[in-house]
Amino acid sequence: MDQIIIHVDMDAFFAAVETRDDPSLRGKPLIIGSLPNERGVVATASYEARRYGVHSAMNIKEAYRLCPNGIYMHPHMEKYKAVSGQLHEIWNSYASALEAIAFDEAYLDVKEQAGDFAGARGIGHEIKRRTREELGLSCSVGVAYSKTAAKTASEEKKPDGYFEILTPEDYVALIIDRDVRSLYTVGEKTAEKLHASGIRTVRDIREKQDQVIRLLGKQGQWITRLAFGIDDRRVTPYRPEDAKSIGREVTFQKDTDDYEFLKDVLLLLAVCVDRRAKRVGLHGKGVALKLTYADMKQISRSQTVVSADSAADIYRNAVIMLAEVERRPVRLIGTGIYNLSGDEDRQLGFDDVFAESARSKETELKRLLDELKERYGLDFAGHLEQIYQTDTLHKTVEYMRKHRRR
Ligand code: TTP
Ligand code: MG
Repeated sequence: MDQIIIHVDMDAFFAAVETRDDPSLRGKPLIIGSLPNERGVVATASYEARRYGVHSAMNIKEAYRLCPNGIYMHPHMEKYKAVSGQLHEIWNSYASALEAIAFDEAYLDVKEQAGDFAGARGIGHEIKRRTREELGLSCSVGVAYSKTAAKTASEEKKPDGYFEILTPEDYVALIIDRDVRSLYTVGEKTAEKLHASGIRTVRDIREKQDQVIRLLGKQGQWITRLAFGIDDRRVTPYRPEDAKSIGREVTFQKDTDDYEFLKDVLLLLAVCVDRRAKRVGLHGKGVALKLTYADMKQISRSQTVVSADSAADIYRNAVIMLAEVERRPVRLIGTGIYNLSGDEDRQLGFDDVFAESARSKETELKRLLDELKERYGLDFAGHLEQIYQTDTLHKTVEYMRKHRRR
């Protein structure tokens, strides 16, 4: 076992920060998001408010109906971001690799510092103690042999929880009779497909592997492995704000839930990222995807890849990650590369091989751009020069949204 993973997730994060800073809110149903007289949704709710059935992403009017005596408040993102920085300082002191998933959530590889699971247990409790004493906040911690199991573990005893899942067998025993959704990374859409075929639980997946794979292809293989507790993904160091990355993003004038359109936007962003990387002579070893949902929840995903040396590579990997995220209206999308190294790091002596693969990636990009042309009636290949400019990129994206041929 070469990783020991901690997943840490703050409890009712935005609400907990507000309560900490204004103790008169303590013990009260607090709802952060839009105000009841506005259009919008709940970002998060204190556990007291959750008792009324209020939850993240719920329409604010619905929340108000359920909890008219709640305290409603707009989020203070700058404040949460600052707290997130302080959390990273604590987390970083125990991790040889840290992968941030959201402001309040991260995977830590603690194998080096912990040595074994007993050591990891100590670190887990230490993180909880320091978060409480230094920041006045509570979190839930999961210790496990894999990322999926660690995520499951941190959710198991929320709030202020601590839980361990040390072997694939323990993981399977815990979730075997739960819904397929409990296999983290199985999104809403995938779950619907599985349900429609009568596959409801993890046990069903294990018993109907062939069917799952026929239904979902490559993703089916991945899910089947998860159902047996197999997940050897690495904790991949990544922070969206990490300077050691090159990224581009767009904020839409209007939120969109058209994920086919989002894929097309990713292609343009990938082209921009690739050009910037080539200009500064850097190669990425990882590809990242970043989304802000309509309710301001931000997520980022990242993946170490064989090659991120072309727009086609970046695009392909970003699309794979996009397929895994929760499908809700999106206000911002971005992609980028990280783990950068310079041209000189490249293995020498394979010029022919590189030239050949570069040519095939050019062809792939041309094909992808041609498809865009068909969908939007815009000659992208002919106007790439302009798309790199932020202004034009935004205009192009808005144009695409209006002219998409469904
Ligand atoms: P979560 O960790 O999903 O939720 P939470 O920390 O509020 O509560 P829990 O104890 O269940 O972990 O998200 C972290 C923060 O991200 C949350 O405080 C507010 C924000 N957020 C949104 O803005 N919109 C959303 O839909 C979700 C789920 C979260
Ligand atoms: Mg949380």
